[in-house]
Amino acid sequence: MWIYLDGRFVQKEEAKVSVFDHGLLYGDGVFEGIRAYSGKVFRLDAHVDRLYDSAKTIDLKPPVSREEMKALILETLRRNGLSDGYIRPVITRGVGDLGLDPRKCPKPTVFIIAVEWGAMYGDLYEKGLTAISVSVRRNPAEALPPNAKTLNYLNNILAKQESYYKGGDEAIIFDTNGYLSEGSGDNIFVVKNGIIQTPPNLNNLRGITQQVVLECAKDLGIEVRWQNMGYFDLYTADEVFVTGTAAEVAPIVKIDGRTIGTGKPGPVTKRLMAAFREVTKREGTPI
Ligand code: PXG
Repeated sequence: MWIYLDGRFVQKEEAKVSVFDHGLLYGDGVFEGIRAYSGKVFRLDAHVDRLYDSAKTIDLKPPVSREEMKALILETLRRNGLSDGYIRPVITRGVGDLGLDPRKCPKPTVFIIAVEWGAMYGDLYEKGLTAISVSVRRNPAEALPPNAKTLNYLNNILAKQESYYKGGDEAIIFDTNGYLSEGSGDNIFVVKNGIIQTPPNLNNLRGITQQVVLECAKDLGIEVRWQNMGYFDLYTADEVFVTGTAAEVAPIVKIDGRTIGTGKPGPVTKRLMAAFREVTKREGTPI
């Protein structure tokens, strides 16, 4: 396995970063999760744009340009002979001293990992996932903007952990205002009376898969609303599903012990899953 690390391609065993890297010491850095389908990288521009927007939010200046980053992502896939896979570009603040001061980190660390990765939830796309609404709240935008995809994922990990020990496959996270926010690594949609609703993007990540699903809904003539929602909307939904690069479009059929709709993936979710699959086949930057 070839990994891109700071200007060269090295084998996995040699792909090591310093214990003084602030990405490790403080979670000071940004990342992306991107998929390639059938020899094409899906929404490469949108992912690289979000990576650079995340970097700008934390005032981190990447040592490679957006165009170079795109070329390096494609090269990483080529070197590993991958036509389908998951790509993880990471930019950290780099090596510094043991203080927080980012000015003491002269050179950001950049690495790109690409691996083979199929369906994240296995057979649950047919059966549906069980979700737990967790007590952990989403980091508020005024503390650490959820729109920046930073290496500080403890908030999400605590949520995921809570969902696991309460018997769920995925967490549903609310924000500090009591509104529905998102999953631990995916955006959330609620279907009610044929209309699909998703929370506005202040207190969650502006998902690229979420955007694709909204485009699919428009093409299918399904009405879409950006809507603040609470527990009531969640528990009384006809259908609930989550979207993400890793999760793709995944139906949720049980939340906090309550059956959602019929307890099986619903018709709107299924249509959107199929439509999403078609877009991933059709589109993409050739590797
Ligand atoms: N919300 C959060 C908090 C995310 O981390 C999404 C939504 C979906 O965004 P995209 O643009 O991918 O549709 C993400 C995605 C995982 C995992 O293991 C998920 C993500 C990153 C790393 C791992 O589920 N991000």
